[in-house]
Amino acid sequence: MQREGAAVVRLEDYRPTDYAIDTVDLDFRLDPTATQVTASLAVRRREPSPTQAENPPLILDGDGLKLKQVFVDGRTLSADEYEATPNRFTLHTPPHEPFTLKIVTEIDPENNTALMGLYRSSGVYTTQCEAEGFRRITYFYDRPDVLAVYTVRMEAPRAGTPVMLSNGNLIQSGPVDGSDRHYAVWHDPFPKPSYLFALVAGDLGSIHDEFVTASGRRVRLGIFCEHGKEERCRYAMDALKRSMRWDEEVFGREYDLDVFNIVAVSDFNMGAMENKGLNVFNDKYVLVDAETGTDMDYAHVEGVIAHEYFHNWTGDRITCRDWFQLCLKEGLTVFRDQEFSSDMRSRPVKRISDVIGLRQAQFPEDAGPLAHPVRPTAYREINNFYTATVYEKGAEICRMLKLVLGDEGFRAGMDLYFERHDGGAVTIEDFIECFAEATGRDLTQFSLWYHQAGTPKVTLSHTYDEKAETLSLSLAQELPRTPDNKPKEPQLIPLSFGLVGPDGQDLSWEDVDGPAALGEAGKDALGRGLILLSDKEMNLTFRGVRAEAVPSVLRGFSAPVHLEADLTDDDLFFLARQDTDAFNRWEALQSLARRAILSGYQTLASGGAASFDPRLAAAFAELAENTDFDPAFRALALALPSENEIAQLIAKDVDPDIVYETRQALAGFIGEKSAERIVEAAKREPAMPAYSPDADNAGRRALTFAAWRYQIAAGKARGQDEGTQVRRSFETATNLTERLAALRLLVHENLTGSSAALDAFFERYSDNPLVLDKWFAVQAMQPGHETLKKVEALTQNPAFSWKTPNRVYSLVRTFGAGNPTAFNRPDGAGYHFLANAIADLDKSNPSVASRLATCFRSYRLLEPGRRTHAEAALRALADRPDLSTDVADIVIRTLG
Ligand code: 0A1
Ligand code: ZN
Repeated sequence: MQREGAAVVRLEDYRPTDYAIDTVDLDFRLDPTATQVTASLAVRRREPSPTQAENPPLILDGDGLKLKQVFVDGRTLSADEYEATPNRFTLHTPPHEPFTLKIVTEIDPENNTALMGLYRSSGVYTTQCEAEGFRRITYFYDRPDVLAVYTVRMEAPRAGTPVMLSNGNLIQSGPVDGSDRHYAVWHDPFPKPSYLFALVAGDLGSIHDEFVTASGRRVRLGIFCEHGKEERCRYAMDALKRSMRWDEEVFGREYDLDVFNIVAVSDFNMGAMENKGLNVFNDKYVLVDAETGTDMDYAHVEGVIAHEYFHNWTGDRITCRDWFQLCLKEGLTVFRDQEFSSDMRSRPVKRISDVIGLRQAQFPEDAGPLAHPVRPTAYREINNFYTATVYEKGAEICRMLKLVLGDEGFRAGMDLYFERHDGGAVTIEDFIECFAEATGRDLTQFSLWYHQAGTPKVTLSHTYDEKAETLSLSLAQELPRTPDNKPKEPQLIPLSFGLVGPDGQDLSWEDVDGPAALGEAGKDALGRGLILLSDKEMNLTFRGVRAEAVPSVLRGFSAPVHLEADLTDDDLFFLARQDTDAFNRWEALQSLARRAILSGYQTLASGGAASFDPRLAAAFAELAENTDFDPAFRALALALPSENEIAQLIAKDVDPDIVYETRQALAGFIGEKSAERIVEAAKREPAMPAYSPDADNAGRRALTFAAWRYQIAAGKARGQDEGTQVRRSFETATNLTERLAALRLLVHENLTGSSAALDAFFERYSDNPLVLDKWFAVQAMQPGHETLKKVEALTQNPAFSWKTPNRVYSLVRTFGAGNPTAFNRPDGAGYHFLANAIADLDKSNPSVASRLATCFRSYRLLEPGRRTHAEAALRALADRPDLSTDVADIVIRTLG
């Protein structure tokens, strides 16, 4: 079933280009369907070889291009001097001396439905060039290691296109003589790869502000959006200024241009894009206010604004040598934005949210057919590698590096990295080398995190010898088999830990017996509460431990692993009450809930009735009441592990209906025993009456919603509709967060009034597509087999469109990735619906289609009936003629 066309690209084949392109002058005559692009490239041979009589051909990338004209140093070329196909330009014998290659192409932004290259969205011209979109604009070395200084001139009618932006600084603008057109010229002094090029032109509203950098440079800030939405950009502007300050304070990084612009567009395949000095955003990550954004949206806007801004140094000033190094910029930048959000909000809450996300997205990816190393060595389609593994596991590696080296060692390594590689296009090896050099540490084994796929499993057993006052820990690591079938070597796994004594305080020890392999670094780490597990197996004996202790390991989720510890339920209840590490308090309760659901699942699956330990219900109530923790933490602690997380743990012959039932049963059980206490605890922590999106108030709201959930579950268990309060709250809510939380409960718990509420919500927001996305998503997630029909019907709703990625994601991907019972209907209809949607979408937008295709990644865990249906749907998809390489790549790898 291997397709031709999509050749595999291999890291080992990397070699630099024969030619360098030092400057790029682009001239755009903007027109909706026939934009003329003139590119003048200053080309020179990188290493002229005196013995070689003839220069090698210059071969540039293209993608669907129409060549109009081509010149070398002003001379029109004859037909035998070059060859141009839509996908490639070859200049057979380039001159020996540096020369200017001028290429004129014509492109059609209006009909660019793939949203890669130059496209028009709601009348606004915009670009997306990462990873390989620039070649849809002009012929070029479209790869990250060719860095050039860009000057961009654009011209268009003033009427429809008053705003014209590109990277860098505006150096010239004005009317085009004798016409109704005008032009603008932008110059970016920093050499950059083509994927960071951007152009935006259209009739846009904007807000402006100023930032003064630490060294006194005044930077003019702008955020552009559709007219009428300017006020909804205020929070993003605030987040931008905070990001700029934070990067100065924490990483010593200052902004480097006179202008920084952000543009919000409504048709965008991904979240946002870090083009130098001109970030382009999916508008859902810019526009928020109380009426149209939730608390979660505020947090996301803050995080994504920061992420793109931080790329200015980690991505733009220092970029990737090739796309295999994607995690160099993405893992590091995610780590930076996570740290920023932790500083802006609550660190434990941010960490728990990120770990929930990791378990929801990255662990399943790493456990399935699409698993790949954080730094892959081969790909068929680079678009398919913007994954949770590259981003989130990549960030985990940076977090571990900081833990292993200590704060100072990490900062020294980062400083060296910025100093040494500024202006370069580098590799993961270059990055790691900076830390090794700055700290004198050997990071060879640590680097395996980049190269070995799969989530390590760590097992821990412990014994306490009262007489000898010793606590012994036996640790082992196991690396799972992954699709590459590569043999695996033990990784360096940093495990933060403490020995929790009877009163909840960490006990000290006098001495540790450990293997020689621990070395100086390992001993030193122990003193900092960190075990460096480097061997397959390791035994540690702590001497002078005065009382029996419960080991609390993997504090703060110090490594992205599965931990299996020999802790009893009693131990876990103890840690849930006593651990000094907030993360492990949360985790202990989660472990208990996981155990309860897993054993309940087995009972239900074999026809029995699930029963649960009342202590669990009490522990939930206790945490809800514990005012040592802020409300946001308590809200998280009240949430049960997701159905997807449970399915991953069951791992074989999963029946998603039974997973759902068991989880509901546990919620009902906790509700019956503890809802009153939980509701009372939440009432004692009300949010301020006037809406404010800050973390504290958001946490208070979250606690209230978590409490409602148990109240309703309790009602259900007793056969009552406990929805009165939720219905009232839906009607009286003063902000979207509350209104949506109420709507979600009404719909997902199938309470009286849910369809009236859906209608009212639609009515209220009928002119706001971003809020309607939430309306689609709520319905797409309603549990139960019948949801498929509703989703099919919703695709016919006039507010839905297959052309806008946000609509497709909110309805179709939410259904495939966020609704286990409906997507996995036993008759397979959910799979066929999704497969057909993918095939149709593939014709217009392959990136979005291939992202939908990843919804199948865990199909092999399912019980045989569903598994067979899913596989049939995938095979039918694979057999379609003319699949894009994007979709074909995912489908082929998923089928294995
Ligand atoms: N570099 C961006 C992610 C991104 C990747 C590809 C895109 O187009 C298909 C767009 C954005 C980031 O990390 O934010
Ligand atoms: Zn990024």
